[in-house]
Amino acid sequence: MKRWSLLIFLLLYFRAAIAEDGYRLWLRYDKIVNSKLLYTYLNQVNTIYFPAGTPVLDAARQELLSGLEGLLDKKINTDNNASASSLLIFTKAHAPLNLPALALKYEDLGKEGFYINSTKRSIIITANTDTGILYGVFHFLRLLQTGQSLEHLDITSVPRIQHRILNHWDNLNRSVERGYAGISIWNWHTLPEYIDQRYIDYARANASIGINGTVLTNVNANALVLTKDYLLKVKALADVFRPYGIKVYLTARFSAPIEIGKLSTADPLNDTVKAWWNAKAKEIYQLIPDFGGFLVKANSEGQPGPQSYQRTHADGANMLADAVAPYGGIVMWRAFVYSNASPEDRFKQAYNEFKPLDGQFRANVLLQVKNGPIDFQPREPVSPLFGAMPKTPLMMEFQITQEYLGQSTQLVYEAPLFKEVLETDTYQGGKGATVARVIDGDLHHYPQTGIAGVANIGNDRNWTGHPFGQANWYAFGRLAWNYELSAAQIADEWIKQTFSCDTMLVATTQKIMLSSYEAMVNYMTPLGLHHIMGTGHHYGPAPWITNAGRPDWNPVYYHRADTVGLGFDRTASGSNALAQYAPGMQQRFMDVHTTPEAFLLWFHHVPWNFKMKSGRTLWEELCYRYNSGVAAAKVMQQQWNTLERRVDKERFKQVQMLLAIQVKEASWWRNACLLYFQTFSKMPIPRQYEQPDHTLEYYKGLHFPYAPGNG
Ligand code: GCV
Repeated sequence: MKRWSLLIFLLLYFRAAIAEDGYRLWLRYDKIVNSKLLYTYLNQVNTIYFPAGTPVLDAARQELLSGLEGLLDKKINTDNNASASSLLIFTKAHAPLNLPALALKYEDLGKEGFYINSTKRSIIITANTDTGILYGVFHFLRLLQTGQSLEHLDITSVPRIQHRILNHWDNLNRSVERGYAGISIWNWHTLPEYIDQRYIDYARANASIGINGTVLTNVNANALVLTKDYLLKVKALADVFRPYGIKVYLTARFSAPIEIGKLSTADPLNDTVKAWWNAKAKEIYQLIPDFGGFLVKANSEGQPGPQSYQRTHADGANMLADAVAPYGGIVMWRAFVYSNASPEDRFKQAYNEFKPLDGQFRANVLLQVKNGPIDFQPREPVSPLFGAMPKTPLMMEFQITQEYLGQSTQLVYEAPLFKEVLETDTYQGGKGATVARVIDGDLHHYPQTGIAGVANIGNDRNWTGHPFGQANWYAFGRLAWNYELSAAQIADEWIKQTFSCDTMLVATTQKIMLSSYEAMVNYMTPLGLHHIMGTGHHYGPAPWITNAGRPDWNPVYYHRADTVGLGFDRTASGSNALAQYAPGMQQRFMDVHTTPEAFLLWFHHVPWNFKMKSGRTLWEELCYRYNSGVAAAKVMQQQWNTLERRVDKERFKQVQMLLAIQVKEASWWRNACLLYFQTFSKMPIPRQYEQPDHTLEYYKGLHFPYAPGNG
């Protein structure tokens, strides 16, 4: 009998260990295997005092109980008697009587912050609001999952940025623009009646990292989502997300009054058009009282906008802002605006368009700016708009989905990229004006603050295609909450929760993750190269392209290779884009000899024989960087292979296969780019490096008609 039960136990144990399909993300709550830790936790977390009764508190309590049940493998009881409990969770308004005074000022916690405190007798999680409690509970579960001590806790945590939002580029037909993880998770066809468990798990995952808003639809918008039938579906999702503190937003197609309203114009100064949007907002808020507002891409890449009526972006944004203002809604107006009709360097166009409008937007408009001036390239200098619009709240737009960063075949951990951008000093008004201080409102006292991440989520079983894509979703949320966390710290947390706390596994995986960003920059676009990927699908290298739909979509527009050298002169002798930055920033990039090499070719056309800091010529350095990128990808592969016994079979194999693709793609980038640039430098690839295994013609001949994510 005993042997049978042991067998069953072993069978169940191994089944659980094997069936790791990634669906549970970082909320796995598997039993803690470190018996000492488990014993301590069991002693510390016993009976719980957690009066609930509101949807948010119920969601938090449910999460806590199921989390603890899994982690501690024990049913935990709740008790209405606070003094009999070892874990007490309550909002300020419902603090139990006879509680010893807490060393916190509730006013410091704001609407979303929480406080966790532990003494020998008990652990307390408290907040001003239900949402604060929800975040506190998730943080507490994170402490447990990452194996931290619960002794002497004294944690005050408050988000630095107010609106922390995912942007889904999901179309109503369920295709996802720049999505590499299957089709959209929003099943519009079965909504509103059918509530997929995924919607709830999506909300849990977001709440666990502090994301409090989601834009459901693509910025290349379809007006249909604003019709009654679809709004009912949106309402159903909003109802699911509300208990998790998440607001729903939609993209507003500027020409919607014509397309679904049957008006003859969408002119933002036309009274009938204004009335149409006002009525539309009213209709939405009747269904979804906490609707967040609109995100708009206007007059960019073929999208309609106010300029079609000779109006400004401010006119357009303000009309929508007025429509949602009575209900507390916001408008996020994108600054990703450029036109091939303009002869101006694309780098400069967004600044030229928006800077003069500073001060002209309504108080509930935020200008959503991509991190760099071009388009989510592997490494970009920061957009010159950051710090340049003191009277307009600027919010950050990062891209979590890896459109230009290896899509879902490559392991590229984006936290170092996000950190690099946030920590960049714009020098606006002097030293120390970091991008983070711009977007958190500290620098210009913005009334509202925000940060958005273009989601990498799809209906793939593991949500993100590449198992490590989950880390980028996680990192975005954690940094949106607190940008002072380090990339290493976030990786550590994510690995422990997603895989295990095994020391060797954590150390090795962290190394892989932390080296991946620089490796990718090196094998794709070293030294400040940018926008040299394949046309349309943006998969793989194609620096030779000269015939894209528009000149400013051609790689040759950006790298400017010729027999003299390589790179885009954006100093005063070139496009003078540098002049858009504050003097301190201009100083950084002005002189070819002192520009940080990581950005060199963004700002200078550099001769092939130019002496780099290493003593190599530019050409030799290019060869060196491309090769070191490939070498780093191979090291990542070797490091992962050492983890075979420490990772579940399923994910070990998946990542192993993907890393093999990554090494192949890295070599492809290196070979294709070096062969192409060699036609200008006319110099050999130094013999110490692996030589390309095909001709340039071969690489030029590769086509990928069905590469994913291309609309
Ligand atoms: C949603 C890039 C992408 C487009 C995307 C656009 C944007 O151009 O390739 O797919 O469109 O950025 O951010 O609006």
